[in-house]
Amino acid sequence: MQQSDKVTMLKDSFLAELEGTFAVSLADATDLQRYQSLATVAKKLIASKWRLTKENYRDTGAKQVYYFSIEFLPGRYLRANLLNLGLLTEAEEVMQDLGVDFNALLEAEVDQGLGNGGLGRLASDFMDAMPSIELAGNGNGIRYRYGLFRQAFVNGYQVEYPDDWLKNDNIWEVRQDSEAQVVHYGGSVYMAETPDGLRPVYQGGVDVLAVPYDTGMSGANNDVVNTLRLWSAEVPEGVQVSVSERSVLESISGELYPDDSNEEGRRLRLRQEYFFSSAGVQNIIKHHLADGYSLHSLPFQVAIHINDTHPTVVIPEMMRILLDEHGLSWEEAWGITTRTVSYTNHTLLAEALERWSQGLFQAELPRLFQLIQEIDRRHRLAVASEHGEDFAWRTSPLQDGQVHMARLAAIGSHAINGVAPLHSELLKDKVLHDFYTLWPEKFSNKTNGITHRRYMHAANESLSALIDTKIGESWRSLPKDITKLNKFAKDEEFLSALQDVKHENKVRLAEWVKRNMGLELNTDAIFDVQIKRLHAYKRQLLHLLGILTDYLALKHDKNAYVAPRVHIFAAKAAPSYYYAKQIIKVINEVANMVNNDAAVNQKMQVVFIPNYGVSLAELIIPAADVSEQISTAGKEASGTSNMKLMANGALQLATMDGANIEIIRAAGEENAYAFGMDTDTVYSHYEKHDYSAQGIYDNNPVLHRVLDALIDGTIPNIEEEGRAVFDSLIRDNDEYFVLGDYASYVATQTRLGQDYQNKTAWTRKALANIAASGEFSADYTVAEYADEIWNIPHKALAQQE
Ligand code: 26Y
Repeated sequence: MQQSDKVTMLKDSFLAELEGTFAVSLADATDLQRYQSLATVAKKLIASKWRLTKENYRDTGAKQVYYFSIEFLPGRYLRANLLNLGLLTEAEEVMQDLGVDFNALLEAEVDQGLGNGGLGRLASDFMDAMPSIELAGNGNGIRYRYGLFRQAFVNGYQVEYPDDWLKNDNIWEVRQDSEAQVVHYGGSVYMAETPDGLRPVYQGGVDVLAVPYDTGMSGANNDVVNTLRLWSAEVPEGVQVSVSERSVLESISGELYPDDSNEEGRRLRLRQEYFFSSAGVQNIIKHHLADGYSLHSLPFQVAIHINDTHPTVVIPEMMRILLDEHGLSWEEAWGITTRTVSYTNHTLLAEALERWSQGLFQAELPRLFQLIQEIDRRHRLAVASEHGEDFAWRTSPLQDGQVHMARLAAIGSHAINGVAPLHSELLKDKVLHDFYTLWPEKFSNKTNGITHRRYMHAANESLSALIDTKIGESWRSLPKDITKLNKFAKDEEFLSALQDVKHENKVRLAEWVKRNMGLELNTDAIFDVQIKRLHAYKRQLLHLLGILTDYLALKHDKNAYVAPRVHIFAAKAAPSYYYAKQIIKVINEVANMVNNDAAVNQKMQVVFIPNYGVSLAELIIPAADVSEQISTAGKEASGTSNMKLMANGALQLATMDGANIEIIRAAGEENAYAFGMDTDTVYSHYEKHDYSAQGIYDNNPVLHRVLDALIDGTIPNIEEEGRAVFDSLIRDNDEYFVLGDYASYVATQTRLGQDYQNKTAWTRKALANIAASGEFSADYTVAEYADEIWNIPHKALAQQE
């Protein structure tokens, strides 16, 4: 279709939808009605491709992957869908013609926040990448009634409000009653002789109905639309339950757990894990058989990928179905299961490794527990003779009254991967070392990736358009083609155009901050950004100590050298993570102090933007000059905001951790600011117990003064929180080596600030980052999964010369 035809088509269908659905004229329509009408037009365009894709997969018997994830974090869909349909600029034109505020229309869409952070957003980036590279891949998860809490600050403290994201219609989803599955919990189970042989007999327990809601995942500029299937818990028809029993059952999909660091081992969470795992596996096997295939061919038609250990119960659940419902032998069932399932690990933090009490597990999932006992027994038997009792014990799924999910996942899958090279090495050397000695061939690395379409093409249209003028558009579908930009590193005119785009984006963010927070930002200053969940190991605190260092320097001497900076934080803390919430309070109070002090606020400002999520990321990232990726080395599995920020021309201020290392290598060391201890040093301190925070405090007078500011009244209103932070650093010896990296961080910030003064040289570094970002496209990441783990074909992604 011609551009002009597309515009006409879009305009006509939009206006027809508005009148047909809401019986209003354009002039009288609300932003929400305008959004819903345009979204409906997009949905209909997607729907026809979706039907054809589903029929095509069924008719050709194409192998499909099902990405099981307890979190998906889609954000808003409309802009991304218009982009993928090749209609984004056309929609802008239509709205301009009609005098409609397109941004207001887009912002009327709710931001779907069914995830906590990196892991959930990665799953959604994969949902965008898979159809875009013509890969048959679907998502399987939970349709939480309430997503991640909405964050607000009251007196600088985080308060949490429920995220009632379904209060307006969700245009994108389709309820599929005919696909519902029953999921069984509790009761007891014993084995009895039946005409089919020895089979389990269930007594008592409850049934929950899992009802799927499907959303079409559109590919970029093609006809592929895959399925994201999210399950909702209901009471099965005909079952009589009291009102309170009903709410207990429905609570299984009631809300997302807002903790991504501390495994709490809560009963409801285990129910959630089983809920979408069981419903998903049952549904997959049902269709496999209905399509006329044998169970033995399952690994040839289906790959099931588990996103961290949360869906590990897929493994015993599949065994249950194959053994109990279809009478396969253990060996047959185990072969099918392990050849179907693969597993990604996302964390090195011991406290985030899932373990369940055996008592709780057995009470909730008695049959699965029996099967895990048998997996455990066979595992011990298989490894004990060669590797010894101690090894068998260390690697067993059942140990010390707990079910160890990472062990079960490692044993029951054919592939295990980490999410950045360093992380994958640490898995092999430490966290999963025993399993690596057993099965080295199972292990690999799959470095995370991001979708440039959302974070660049859609969120930073001016940058993308500018790039098009220089290297054409091939990079939009072949992201590594963006390296062609390197040719323009000396093109001053281009560099200055890049600077203009960055400035525009800073102004756009500043307008938002002014409107929503009443603060006027200096858009000529360095926008120094740290956006991610709040965690001690991510070290927002180190950034804060740097801010206090500048503040005290300026208070002491208003002419002290400090390059003007706007420090931008955005982060949610898990509601039960008390220390993280104390850090939020301290940052907010420092922000208050700094922003209201005329002696310093020409040179520094601090803004903590509340309620971080996908949509705010899309606003903040294009405006960033500096990307703070400052976790303790060896703690951040990969990171993904680091990739989004580099793609938008932010320079990394980073420790040698996770994918930071790859980003620095790709962009060139001279185009990033690396600092701090490396992983070996960190591990060595942990092993030798030779780290002394007190010693560092005593020997660095500047740092001494900064830390004292936390407890001596310099910063108003943080008596308790300042003391808590101080104590964690000094009394508790600073678990994450904030003080150990302080001097190096401050020196690097100073150098960075000096470098920023040469705008051309700085922008050349930004350009190097943008040009190196292609390899971090999720398109390549999922292609690697498809080639090396799932064994599923996809479109070639060869670079053009
Ligand atoms: C079990 C429960 C407490 C739990 C819930 C959520 C544990 C972990 C999580 C989520 C973890 C997560 O988001 N991990 C991040 O995954 C990203 C994608 O791979 C990585 O880039 C990032 O380094 C890692 O922290």
